[in-house]
Amino acid sequence: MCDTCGCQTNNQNSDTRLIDINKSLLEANNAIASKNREHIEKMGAVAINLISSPGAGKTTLLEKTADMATNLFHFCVIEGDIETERDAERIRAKGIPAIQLTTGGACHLDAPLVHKGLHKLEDEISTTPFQILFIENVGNLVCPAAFDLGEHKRVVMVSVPEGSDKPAKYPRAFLGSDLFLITKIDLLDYFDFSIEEATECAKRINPKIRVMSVSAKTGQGMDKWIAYLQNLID
Ligand SMILES: Nc1nc2c(ncn2[C@@H]2O[C@H](COP(=O)(O)OP(=O)(O)OP(=O)(O)O)[C@@H](O)[C@H]2O)c(=O)[nH]1
Ligand SMILES: [Mg+2]
Repeated sequence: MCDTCGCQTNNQNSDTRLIDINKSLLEANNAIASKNREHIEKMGAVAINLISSPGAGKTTLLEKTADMATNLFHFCVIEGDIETERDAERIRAKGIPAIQLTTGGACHLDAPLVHKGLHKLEDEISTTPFQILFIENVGNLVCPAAFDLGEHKRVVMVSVPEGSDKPAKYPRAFLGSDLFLITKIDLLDYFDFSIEEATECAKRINPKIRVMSVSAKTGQGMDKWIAYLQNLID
């Protein structure tokens, strides 16, 4: 079981108290998430929570977004990882303000930690106004789906090497997401990934979810991603 969110509570008959703790933890999280949302709106920005398995391409997508968004909009990034400053350093190398949150073992970000990140962003980092705040969650398709961080939109990503069955196997991440981004499509020739199957699966879980496919390596599909972002801030 996950120490922090207690997400594996299948054996409900044997430990109902455990479920109560889980519920109150999520309620407390959600109250702070609402405050985070207000805070971000006061900053004049919309927040996007990026959720995927480890290595699906979240940071690479943000690096490519930085290359393409120069004259279109400003953005900042809150990076979430279990350990290291590596992803924030990659984003900063692109000239984008970024702070790193490390969870010290927890497999997801939560609203209190993001609240600290917002203050750090305001106090130490961001000098120019920005329109989008990306929150790159810890690589994990399970626990992050349970935690509202105060985002306005949630984007779930699955990369081609992971397989098109992922929406069916990790439905909760798709249920609350606005956009399903299929990444690394430059690898389609080498894997048995079906965009059609993945799309059908995701839409069965969440009929309103939008679906786009991109390669941050070749740039294919990135224009639609950038248009999606611009549309959010117009
Ligand atoms: N071929 C290909 N490789 C990619 C693409 N996007 C990312 N990668 C590679 O995938 C690996 C992981 O990319 P990251 O961007 O670090 O993935 P991440 O989701 O941020 O990983 P975590 O933060 O550890 O969860 C790197 O080696 C990238 O170069 C893509 O569009 N095509
Ligand atoms: Mg990353």
